[in-house]
Amino acid sequence: MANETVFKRYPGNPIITARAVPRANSIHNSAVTRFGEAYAGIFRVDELDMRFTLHVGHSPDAIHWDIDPDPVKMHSDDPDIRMTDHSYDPRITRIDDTYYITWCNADSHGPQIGLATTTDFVHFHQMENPLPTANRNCVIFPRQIDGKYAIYHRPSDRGHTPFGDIFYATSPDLVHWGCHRFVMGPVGGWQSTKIGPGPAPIETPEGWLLIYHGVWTSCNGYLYYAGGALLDLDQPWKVIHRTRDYLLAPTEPYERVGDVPNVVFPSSALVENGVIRLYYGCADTCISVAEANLTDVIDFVKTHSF
Ligand code: BMA
Repeated sequence: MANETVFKRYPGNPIITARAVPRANSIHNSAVTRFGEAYAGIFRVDELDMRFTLHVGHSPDAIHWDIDPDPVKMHSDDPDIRMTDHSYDPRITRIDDTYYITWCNADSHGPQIGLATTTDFVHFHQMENPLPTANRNCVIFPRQIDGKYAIYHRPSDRGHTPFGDIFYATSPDLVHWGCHRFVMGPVGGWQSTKIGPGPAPIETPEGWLLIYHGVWTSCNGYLYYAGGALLDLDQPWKVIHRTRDYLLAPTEPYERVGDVPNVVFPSSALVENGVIRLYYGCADTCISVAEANLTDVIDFVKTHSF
C-alpha cells in the first residue's frame, strides 16, 4: 500500500491504458472536464511511430472512457497556425460555455504552448501560440481576473529542462499576452529541480488552489511529484501557502514503471460536490485518478506548508 496523504487512489487504477486506442504506445498526461450531463476530455496519445497526438474522449462517469482512435482536427484562420506532431500534456479550462485547451505544441524550435477553443468537442478553433518558445506548461484560469484572461505558465528550454519556475500572465484577447509575474520556483526536496502548473486553478474561499508538479533529480534521473499551493484571489502571483510535503508521489507499480519511471504528472481535476478528482499521468504510460475532499486538500496545503 502506497503512502497516501489526503488523496486516495481509485482502486481500479490505472483507468486508461494504451489499450484504449489502437495506435497508442501510451496514453498519459491528459485533461478532462464536465460536459453537459457527462464528461469530455483531450487525451495525450504517444502513437506507435512516437508522434504525440491529442485525441477527444467521452465518458458517462469520468472513469470509463471512449477515446477517438484518430487525432483531433484543429481549424485555424491562418495555415501557419497548426497542431504539431509533438503535441502533448493538454489542459482544459471552461469559461462560460467555451472550453479552452492549452498544450505543449512542440516543433523544431522547441516546446511551445498551443491554444484552441471548442464548445462541442467536435469543432476546434486553434489560435496563435500564446507565448514565445520555449515553454512547456500553461493553464488558463476559469474566469477573468481584473478584466483579463489569466494563465500560469512555465518557461523552459529546448530539451528536458533541468530548471523551471511558474509565472503568471494576462491578456485582454487571448492573443496578446504580457504582465508576466514570477509566482514560485523550485525549493528543497521533491520540488528542488523544477515545478510546473497542473490542472486549471480551483477557486476557493482560501485562494486559488493550484496543484502543480515538482521534480527532483536523483542519481538515476528525474522523479515527478504533485504538490499544492494557495494563491491570492486578486493577485494570483502572490503565494499564500505552498506544500512542503508532497500531495502525491510515485509509489505504485504503475507510477514507478513505464516509459519514464517514477512519474505522477497531475494535469486535470474535476471538482463536484466538494470532492476533487485528480487525473494524473503515470510513468508516461497510463492515466490514474485520486480523490480527496476539497476542504481536506486546502487544510493539508495550509498545514504542511513552509
Ligand atoms: C515532462 C513532460 C511530460 C512528462 C514528464 C516526465 O517534461 O515531457 O510530458 O510526463 O516530463 O517524463
